[in-house]
Amino acid sequence: MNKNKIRIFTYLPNPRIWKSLIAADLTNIKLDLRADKPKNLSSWIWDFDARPLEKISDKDKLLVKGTKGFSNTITKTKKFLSLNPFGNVPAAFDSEGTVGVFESNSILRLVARLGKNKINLYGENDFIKSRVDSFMDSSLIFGTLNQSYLLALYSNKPVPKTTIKVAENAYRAYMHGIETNLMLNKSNFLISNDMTIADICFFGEFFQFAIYSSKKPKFENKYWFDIIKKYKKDYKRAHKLLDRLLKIKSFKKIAYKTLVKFNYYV
Ligand SMILES: N[C@@H](CCC(=O)N[C@@H](CS)C(=O)NCC(=O)O)C(=O)O
Repeated sequence: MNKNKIRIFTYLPNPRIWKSLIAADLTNIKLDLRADKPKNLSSWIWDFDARPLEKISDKDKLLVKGTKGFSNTITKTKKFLSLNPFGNVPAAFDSEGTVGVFESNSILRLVARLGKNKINLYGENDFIKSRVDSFMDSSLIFGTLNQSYLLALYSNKPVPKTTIKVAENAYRAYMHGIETNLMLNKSNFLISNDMTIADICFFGEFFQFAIYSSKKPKFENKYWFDIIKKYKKDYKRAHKLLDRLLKIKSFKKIAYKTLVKFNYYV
């Protein structure tokens, strides 16, 4: 395997990992993708050599109770946890299995770094790169704050009012920042008129929220509403940017079918 080849283990559909898939498509980086539907992933061995569960020697395996999105017990190997100590997916590795990279934004940065000779998606100097990072950090904050809500919508328990409120506030704070930036800087993309991984990250984190929050709660819930729909008119520029991004070939190739399936674009 090519020394720079990235192996990724994830569930799909997962707009968080779309970030890396889109960047890899733009920069011609080949990925070694190991993936399955979310509900099947707990029947996989979570390892550098991730694979559907079969026999695994006792010294290698650890049974770990899933905490974020996986309610059952997951088989994670020691190697997986040594490379990826927070134990989450998506997870990426170098081709030899000696370096683990976790957090979808860091995996995206890795793709951008490896592909920079084809297209520079990270900005031309350290200040710009750090501004790109600022947008990516804000996206991670949004993702972290809305995660309990998305997981609650898929759980077998009623979604608490406070969980909806936290997600609503996180969504408004994030989209307000994106909108303000586009309004005051009048650029086509978040950083300038050139697309960067800040835009790719925004696209992934927005659609993670959009597709997983498009599901109504399982139980009648008088507090629930469609957060994106309610505020759509307040963030016209941000939505225009998403539409502009989706018209780009690599974004369309990776995301369009799933977005149609989740009724986002009909
Ligand atoms: N901020 C992380 C989120 C990763 C995450 O929370 N993954 C969850 C699934 S949504 C997970 O792997 N949970 C494993 C477990 O519950 O043990 C990212 O962007 O990659």
